[in-house]
Amino acid sequence: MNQQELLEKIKEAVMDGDDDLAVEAAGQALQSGIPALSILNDGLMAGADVVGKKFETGEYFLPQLMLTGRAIKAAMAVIEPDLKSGLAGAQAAEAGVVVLATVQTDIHDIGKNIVGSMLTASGFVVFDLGVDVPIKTIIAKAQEVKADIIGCSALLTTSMPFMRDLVDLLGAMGQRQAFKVMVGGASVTPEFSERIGADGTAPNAVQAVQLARRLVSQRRAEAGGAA
Ligand code: B12
Repeated sequence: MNQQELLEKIKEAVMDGDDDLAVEAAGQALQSGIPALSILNDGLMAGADVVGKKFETGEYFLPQLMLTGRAIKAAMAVIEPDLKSGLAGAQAAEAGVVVLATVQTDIHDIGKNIVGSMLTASGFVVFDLGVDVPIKTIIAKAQEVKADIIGCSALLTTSMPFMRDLVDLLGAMGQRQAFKVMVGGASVTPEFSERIGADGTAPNAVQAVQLARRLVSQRRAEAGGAA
């Protein structure tokens, strides 16, 4: 099987919600030399997109979404060590402190968990508050641990407005400059991030780490300038 066919096999395993096949195919793909990031983007997330679209059109139902989620999680366990080792070269101690959460009303956590684990592997201290987290709780934790970055995940268009509310609430509290805010999730675009006044977004976990590094440097430069 060539690399394209292996990626297709992963995508189909995700679409069928077949966790055994997803694990097997992810292992074969790694062995054949496909980078873990490509397995994530072109295999797992590509399959999730198809399932999402079929769910939208009424062809698939909730059980299929659940099985798809399970298959992605299972395959992630296979590729995660490689994803992390890809980042390890640039690892720095105390890269920064991140408070991470899926915002209120939303329970999707697979992508957030991957982002959290990649940040940890890159030297960030991550406080993962879980799913369905009220924005006030997120801000309170960020203040408590003196976070550099607040990272919010949301996959539902109905939960994304809470990210805007978080940025607005920080502003109303006079705390907007205290934290960098990064937002993400399948439907979050750079335009959305800019419109709500966040500091950036990233389409996948590896770019989320790059963004986090950039935001921490900016923050440290700003703090230096103000001193
Ligand atoms: C699996 C899944 C579920 C699982 C979730 C399991 C879990 N533990 O997370 C279950 C079955 C629970 C579920 C439930 C529902 N779901 Co659902 N689900 C999905 C599906 C198929 C895949 C999501 C996923 O895990 N993708 C894989 C991960 C790796 O990708 P990701 O999350 O995008 O994360 C990556 C990036 O976005 C980024 N990232 C993520 N977070 C962050 C954060 C930051 C700060 C940064 C920088 C980057 C970043 O990095 C990640 C890793 O590379 C999507 C379809 C899709 N295309 O996303 C629908 C989808 C998100 N679900 C949808 C819906 C409608 C629902 C339900 C309302 C269904 C229902 N009728 O009950 C419920 C909502 C429950 C709730 N209140 O939250 C819709 C949302 C539509 C919309 N636009 O609002 C989607 C898009 C499907 C669709 N097209 O209709 N779902």
